[in-house]
Amino acid sequence: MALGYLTFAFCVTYLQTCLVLADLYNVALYKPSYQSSDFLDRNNLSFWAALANDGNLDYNLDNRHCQHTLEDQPGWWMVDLRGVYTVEQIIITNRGDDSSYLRTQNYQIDVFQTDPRLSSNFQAAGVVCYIRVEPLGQGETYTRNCTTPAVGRFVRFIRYTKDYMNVCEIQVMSSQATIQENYFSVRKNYLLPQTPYYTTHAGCSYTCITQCLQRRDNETCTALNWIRTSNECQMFKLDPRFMPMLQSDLTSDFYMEK
Ligand SMILES: [Ca+2]
Repeated sequence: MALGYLTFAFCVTYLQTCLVLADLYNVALYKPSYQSSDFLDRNNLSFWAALANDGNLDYNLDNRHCQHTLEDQPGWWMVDLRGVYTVEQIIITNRGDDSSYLRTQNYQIDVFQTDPRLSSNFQAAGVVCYIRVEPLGQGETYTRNCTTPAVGRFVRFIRYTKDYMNVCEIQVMSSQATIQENYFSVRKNYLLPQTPYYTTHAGCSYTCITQCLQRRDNETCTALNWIRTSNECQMFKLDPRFMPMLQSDLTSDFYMEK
């Protein structure tokens, strides 16, 4: 049940690239996320933070698409959007397989320009998107517009009472960006002349980028060549802090994580 766009999205070939339009776009999808602690299952597997922004709304914990903390006070989950966005709406999918859904109550969603973990008072509120007191329903996917749009890079879900935290997906919706702008800088008509760690085919650059992001569940795809003439999608694992040597190539575009 992967979910990329809220209302309206399409992909068209235009000047040999791919244009993606959406009214509201989930800018949290696959971004780095963190939480107050990691709960381990009986096999010592972690219900880590990334399970709450993996694009899968499955609300059964055993299927491993929900995050789970220890019994923290406060318990929190946070995503780094890797850029400043105007956050307009939050969509939360609650756990639905047992009474644990009642844990998702008395929480607050707030937005920060800088990482609140670096603050001397982590619990201080940022720009509040909204506050919810009553519990979400069992397996409910709840959509709520921010009281006023909140501008920032870090979006935090925090609950001040002591309890475990289980949320299956948190979507952070903004209207201002395309997927390319979210994740990658592009060098048009350039090619990275290295052997990719993985190659597949994609009809447009958008599809190639999406496939790169989807591989982040278990590996780090950070750069790619998209070859327009052959539709080859070549993926690389590079340190995004260092731009590699590229060569001019009129058939290819090179994308690298920001
Ligand atoms: Ca999920």
